[in-house]
Amino acid sequence: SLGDHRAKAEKMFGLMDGFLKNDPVSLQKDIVYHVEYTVARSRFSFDDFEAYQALSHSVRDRLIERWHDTHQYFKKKDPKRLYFLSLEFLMGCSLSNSVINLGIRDQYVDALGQLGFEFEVLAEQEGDAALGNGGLARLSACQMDSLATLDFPAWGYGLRYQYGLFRQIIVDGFQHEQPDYWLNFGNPWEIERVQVSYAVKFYGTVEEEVSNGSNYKVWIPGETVEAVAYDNPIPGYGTRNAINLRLWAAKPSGQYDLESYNTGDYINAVVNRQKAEIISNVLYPDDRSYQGKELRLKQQYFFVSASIQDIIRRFKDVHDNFDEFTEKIALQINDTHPSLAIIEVMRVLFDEEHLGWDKAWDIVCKIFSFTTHTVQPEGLEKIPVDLMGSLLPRHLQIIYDINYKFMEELKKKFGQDYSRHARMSIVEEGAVKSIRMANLSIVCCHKVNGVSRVHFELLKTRVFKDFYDLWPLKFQYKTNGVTQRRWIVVSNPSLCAVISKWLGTEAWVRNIDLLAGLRDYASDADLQQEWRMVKKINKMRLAEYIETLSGVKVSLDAMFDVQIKRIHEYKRQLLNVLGIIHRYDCIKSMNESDRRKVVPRVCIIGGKAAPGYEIAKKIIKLCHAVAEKVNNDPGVGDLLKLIFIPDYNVSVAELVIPGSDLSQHVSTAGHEASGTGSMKFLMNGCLLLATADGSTVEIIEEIGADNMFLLGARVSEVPALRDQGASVRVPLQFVRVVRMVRDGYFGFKDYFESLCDTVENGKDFYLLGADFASYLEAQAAADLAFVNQEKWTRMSILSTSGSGRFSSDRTIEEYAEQTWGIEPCKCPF
Ligand code: GL2
Repeated sequence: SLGDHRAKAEKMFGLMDGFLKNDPVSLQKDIVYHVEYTVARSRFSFDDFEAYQALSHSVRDRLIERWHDTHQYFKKKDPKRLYFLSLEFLMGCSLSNSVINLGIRDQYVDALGQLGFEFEVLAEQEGDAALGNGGLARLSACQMDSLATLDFPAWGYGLRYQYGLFRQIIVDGFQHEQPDYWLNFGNPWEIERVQVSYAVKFYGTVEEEVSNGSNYKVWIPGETVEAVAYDNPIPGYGTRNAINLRLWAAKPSGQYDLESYNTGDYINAVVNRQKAEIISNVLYPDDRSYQGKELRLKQQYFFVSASIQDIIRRFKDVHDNFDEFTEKIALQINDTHPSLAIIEVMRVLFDEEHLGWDKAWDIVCKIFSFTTHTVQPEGLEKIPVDLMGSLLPRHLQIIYDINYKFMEELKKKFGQDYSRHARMSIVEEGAVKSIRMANLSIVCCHKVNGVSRVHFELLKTRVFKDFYDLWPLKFQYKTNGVTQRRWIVVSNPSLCAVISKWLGTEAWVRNIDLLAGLRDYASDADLQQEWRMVKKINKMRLAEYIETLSGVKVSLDAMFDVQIKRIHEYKRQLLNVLGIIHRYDCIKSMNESDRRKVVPRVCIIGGKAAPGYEIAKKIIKLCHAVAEKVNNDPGVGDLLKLIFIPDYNVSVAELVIPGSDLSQHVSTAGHEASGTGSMKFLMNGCLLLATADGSTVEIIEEIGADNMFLLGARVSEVPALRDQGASVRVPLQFVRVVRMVRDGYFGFKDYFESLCDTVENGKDFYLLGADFASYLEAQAAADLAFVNQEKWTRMSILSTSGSGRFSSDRTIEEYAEQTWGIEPCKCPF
């Protein structure tokens, strides 16, 4: 009985001697305990990695306490919960972030110090959890941190890939991909929940069944796979709340398939069942483009089906009908990747719970919201009908039914406007008949959000114009943000200390608006001096890293000019490299007195190219070819260095961003939905050299165009420039630098030919030539500003103090109020 259960719980808690304690001796005891019993190394002999493992387990214990209490509290209060579904989460490392959010970093530093260990050294043993590609995935991670910190009753759901994003290895300047088997040495941050598992079905047929005089469809699956939960506690900062990120792993189903065992081929039967695990094996490394692949669709449905079963099971634990479903549940679809969740809920409510179509549809339309992260119509997901029909036969029928009703609605509204019907239909006719996942999501969700104001305008006027005309109120935007906990407090402790000192409080870590208070001191000589000192410390760390990586010694007096992000033609790393070639060319032709005026630069580029993206890979090779020449030219010396940082990931970003002076965000206007890297640089006092694209337009409003270096065509000017084709005006310097590459000045003449072709002869789709003059002017303005260190430091302080709007806390507050309708539920301490 419940009473017995409570008495048992109280007795057990009494034996636990209360919650874990955080004084140095208790922490030390715990660490030693985990060395001995969890890691099972003897206390006489263990290395730094094992010490890291033991340390992590002791932190995990503290996470678990809060996480249990939070869920107990959520259960008691039964508030409306948000379920955040995303196929990608880029969590990076957890140790430092956890102890900071738990508020016990200093205690651990002391405790370890007394044992003869350095916290930082052990923290470096951790590897990144890279279960995502780029901005979209890191955004999910930042948003989880904000959801926890702001006490929202939220859950994240995703896939536990065995192989995260590939490791990038550079051999002779070429990118090679290696698998990231990140679980090889265990993962102390997850809790395996073997008892939380669901059967996920695939393939098979649909049959009719009569029940209570009504006809129902029943899906008879052809294959069943088990989804097992792995829970990852996400601690909030300055609160007891710790929420859950539940990731699913595929395991062979426990149900026996007697027939295959009876054939006598026992070994093959076992091996075949083991193949189930393939589903959660590997993350697709293509960023922003999706081919309708069976395994990818399987992954999507696998994680969606398990999550929906879990959500409905939790709801049914306390409710015996679906009347309150829409008041208790909000489901957020992160891009279209999890959009099958919509159909899955429809199927469960209609086919299994027998609610009737109208009631089921009403519920679906009230609980789902969708955020799109895409600008280009070509980037929208499409699933071939044949594939959908074979893998998920019942889902395809439901999609057709929804589409039929939607088309009827369109006919009523717009009459026989067939081309409009064709554009808006969920089903695309054509050579390969496909399901348009974005159309499906828009039709079924109550809100469609963009990720910046510019993105919202593009959605309304181009990408989803027809839908906007039909349902203007459905469309909104929430400008992206990043968490200051990770991007200042964890990654830049020195800056964090200076900010807190000058603001006289640490409250900005939860209330970012307070950062604006730094504005008053932007010209203060003392703050400026401390600010520059912080930058210098971070540049030293970065310089050491560069030297270890590449053997190149860089000067700390140089401007560290950084572009780190996925390699894409639209992000225009090539514009940057061509600019570097121009700078090199100028330095070579200068006399001694002109050289003395040159502002020395360390140009840093990092990023991965999708394995099949040839042009992006050529850009990486070009970086290396130019670096080889420039870095070894004794006539250039410290005036110019080019460094390619391999294997860019969250941890590398945490090191590089604080040490940067200038950062580049130079996408062709109208191509970056938002961009979030710029926000991290801004928080760290780096000046931006940027085009007026994505969220940069809003950054300009916050910190002022005078405090950054803007360049290039605007969103509205791009179409006209494209129309000009080969007649667009391109400066001579551009022609010259491309020619240098073409002529083999940096070697690999034939290899670079196709790369040069992408920017010449009227084929310059991303307008590198058209923007080149403006790019060089912006770079010259940056040089000029850098010479005046007082001015530069002021701009830098103003960048940090104006970054408040770009905290994910603000984004999440907006979603909570305008989209999800959820309220904080704060677990008492
Ligand atoms: C992206 C957008 O390209 C990027 O501009 C945006 O900041 C993020 C987060 O909203 O989403 N879309 C996408 O598919 N990836 C992104 O980074 N990978």
